[in-house]
Amino acid sequence: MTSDSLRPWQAPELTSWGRLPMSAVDRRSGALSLDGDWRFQLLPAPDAPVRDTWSSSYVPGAWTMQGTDDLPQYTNVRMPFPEFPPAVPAANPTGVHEREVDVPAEWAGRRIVLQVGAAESVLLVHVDGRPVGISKDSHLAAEFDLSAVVRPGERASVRLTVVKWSDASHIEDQDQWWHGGITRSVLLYATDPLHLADVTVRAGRHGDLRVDCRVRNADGALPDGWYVSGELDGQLLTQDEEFDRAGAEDERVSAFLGEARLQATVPEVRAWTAETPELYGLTVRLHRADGTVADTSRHRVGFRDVEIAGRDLLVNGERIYVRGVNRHDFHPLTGRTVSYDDMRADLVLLKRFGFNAIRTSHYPNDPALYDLADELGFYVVDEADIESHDHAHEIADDPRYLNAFVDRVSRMVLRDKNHPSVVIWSLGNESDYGAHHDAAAAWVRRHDPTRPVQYEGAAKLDWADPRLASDIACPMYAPIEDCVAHALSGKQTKPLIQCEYSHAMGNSNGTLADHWAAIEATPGLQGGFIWEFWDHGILQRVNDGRPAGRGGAGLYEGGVAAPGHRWAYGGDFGETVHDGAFIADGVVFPDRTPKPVLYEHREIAAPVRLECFRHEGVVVGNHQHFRGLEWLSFAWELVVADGPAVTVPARLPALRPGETAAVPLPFELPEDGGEAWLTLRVTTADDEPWAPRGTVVCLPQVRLRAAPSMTHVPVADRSVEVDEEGLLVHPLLTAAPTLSLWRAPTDNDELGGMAARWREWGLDAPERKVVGVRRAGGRVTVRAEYVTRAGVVRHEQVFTAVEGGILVEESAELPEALDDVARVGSVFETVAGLNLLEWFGQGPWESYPDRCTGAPVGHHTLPVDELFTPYLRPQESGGRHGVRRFTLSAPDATGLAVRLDRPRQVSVTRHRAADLAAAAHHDELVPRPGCVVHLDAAHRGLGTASCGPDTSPSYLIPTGVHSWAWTLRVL
Ligand code: IPT
Repeated sequence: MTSDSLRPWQAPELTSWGRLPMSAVDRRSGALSLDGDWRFQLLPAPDAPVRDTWSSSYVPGAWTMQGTDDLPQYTNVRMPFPEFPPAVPAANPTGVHEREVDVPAEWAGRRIVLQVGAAESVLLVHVDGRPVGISKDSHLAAEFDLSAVVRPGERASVRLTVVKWSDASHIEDQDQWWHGGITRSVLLYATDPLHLADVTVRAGRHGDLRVDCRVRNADGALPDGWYVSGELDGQLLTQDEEFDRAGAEDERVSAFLGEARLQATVPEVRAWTAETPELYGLTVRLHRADGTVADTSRHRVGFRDVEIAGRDLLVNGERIYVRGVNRHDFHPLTGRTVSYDDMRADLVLLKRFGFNAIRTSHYPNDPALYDLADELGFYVVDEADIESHDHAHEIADDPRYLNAFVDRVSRMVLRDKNHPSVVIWSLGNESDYGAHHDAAAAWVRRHDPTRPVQYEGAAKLDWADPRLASDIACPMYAPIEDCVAHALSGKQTKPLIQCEYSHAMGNSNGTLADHWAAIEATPGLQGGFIWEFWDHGILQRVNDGRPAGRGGAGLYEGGVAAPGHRWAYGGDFGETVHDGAFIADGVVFPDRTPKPVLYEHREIAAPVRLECFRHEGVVVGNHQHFRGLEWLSFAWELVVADGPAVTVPARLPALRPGETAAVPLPFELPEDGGEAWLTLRVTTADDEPWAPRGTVVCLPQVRLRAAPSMTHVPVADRSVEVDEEGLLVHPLLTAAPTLSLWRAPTDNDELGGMAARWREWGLDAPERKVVGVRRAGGRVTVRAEYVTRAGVVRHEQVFTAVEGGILVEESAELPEALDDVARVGSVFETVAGLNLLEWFGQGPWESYPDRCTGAPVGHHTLPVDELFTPYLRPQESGGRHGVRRFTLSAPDATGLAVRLDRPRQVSVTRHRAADLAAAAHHDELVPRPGCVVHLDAAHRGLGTASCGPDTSPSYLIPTGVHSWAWTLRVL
């Protein structure tokens, strides 16, 4: 099998050999687990001789994460090697895994099957030295019938050889780390020779249930008299004797294939939706003629309908919003091996932050993920393991790859078709569009007419063309305006649901709320899937550059790696071909710590909203599709500028989905005339499978009264001290306030080209020239010029001694050429020891002008060290939007207080922008003892330009004059 003449790793026509057909019969329970330490050796090539020296490797696991010299490598589009498909490099790491298996004696007479959960990218199976089978398709299980090669009661030696690079690598060119290994569990199980070969469950929202069974006998022809029975939540289902398969003389028996149908209607069925994940237990039994049970298959059934009506995707007849995320299999210690607990934690977190949908980018996930999605409630776009990004055009019509496309798509559908969570099949990602896609789509449409098919590569040719292999218009990173224009064009024929949007690389996801405002305002738009869930940073030891592996458990917290460790991204394992930090583009850190964008998403997805405020009260709306408010608990919170927040329990009227009601204001407004806000704290009323009782679901807020303008009383007997450079001298400041126009470029700024322009302009360090310092009365006016390569910015500061401190009134005039700066504002630095920030404004989490919907106005308190978000590649971080005032204090309550003329963007961190820009990893940052404080008159939106649209023009900083004012007081 591994001779020169036959090289299965360079034969795209060969998708498998000796592999059993895929089915939806789940054999996990009752199986013998073969997980654990296996003998292991890594060969330099698949045809290199196996040596006598063995190490060991944990299965499931990638060897690239387990101390071998073959380390992870990250590439996005490009292949890690130059060979054209189907060729691969001669240096081709090959892992030989071997162990003994004691085959249970009680399996005598049974059919014995080996299941390998996933292997990257070619699996060769030998038992006691005899070749048993071959499989490709790295993210689906491969099964082999071992009945003829093992003996019950005896010991067998199982060898799993995994070849890393193959023809299949060219169609597994997803944007992620390259690994090698057996990444999902290995099992051995036994069935009766007479067994259920497949079970197909169809269950509609009105309670109609149909279960189609396929029966085979491994010993040959089917025996007479077999039959099938079922049980749904204890209710017996009997075989439909009327079932007449066209052409079959006897509906139950043919020579080698048996087919049977169970049918029932469940009265008053509890329908399944992502909001109401109601499941029924189904047991299917295959009986011998004497009634004894030969085989059993268990399923969880969700009664639900999915359909496209016109240009709407409907679940149970309702047009839903798809609040999705793209999720890769990822773990910082194990690479691609994820445990049940990890998958559950992923989904629980997504539920808590308002997501209702997952695209399994870009391959089928572990079977447990679909069980969890059924159980917790998610709509799943199940995606086949096909991405040929680097050679997409050549492969999409290369006949040698035709089998692989249909094989991968059909195997996914065969495995996952019974999951109510799966609502759409995806043919793969970024593989151009060729006849292979049409072939695969045709297979799906015939086999499972109950679900739509989508494929971005087809849809992008024409969002409305019904002939293409996509029932959904599923673009990636389409600008909001294009989506709206399409929906309004009169030409839309398909639901528009972006398969990827809002790229979460670094400090990002600007304009997410604008996307959703457009989606909710525009019939025809139904949502999309944020790119992506994970920052795929691998925990790496800094001293030897190795992955920490499973030994790294506990060596991270709150998104930060422990000292001596860091989150590795592309290039950190010494790869010369790599795509850098593009792998760190998720809404969670590598340890699943939420990034601030998740709070933004939670609010955008709020099931309950405050629609508007009039004097008599607020209008409350139920924004769910299927549920009332009974699962939620409510409290009103009155937030006033000067005084503590007041909270009272709230009782809301029963609201059906889509309904609104006016509710009287629960509070009298204080008569001080100050700014006031009303927040509705929405929490879970009971324990949910994904959240304990009392978990915050959303915090909608309305403003009851605006802030009055700032007034100051000048004091004549005190002056402000300014040095000969015109710089403020102040006991608490180590660097006086100066003008700042720059931020440490975010990934969006870098990849969108803004950072390069800023560097060209010299925005990071413009030369400051004092033009004049004028003292008059209690006031000092300092005029300065900041010289950039694109012109001079005139800056004026007027310092006035006012009651309690200093008033600083500033203005800056941006010349025409500086038409897109990062910020306009003041920056200063404080003495050490001021470690606590208390502010009135938006918070508590990080927010920016185009990502501030989820941060309610309130009184917030955080240690300075917790204000900074530890993005993997250091960049602008830690900002708070809409800050009205703050104090920065030491434990003895000394410190400083700042009040701003209007709600402004503020940041307080331990790092200068230049410190951040100079570092490549978070662990390289050395916190300064004092604080670096930015008060911004204007701050550029974040956008998503690292992949997709930049921020909207309304979040850019216009040229011309910007003015702002603030007071500084000593506490
Ligand atoms: C798109 C890919 O589908 C996804 O895997 C990821 O690479 C993402 O971009 C960026 O992080 S493809 C891109 C060319 C739009």
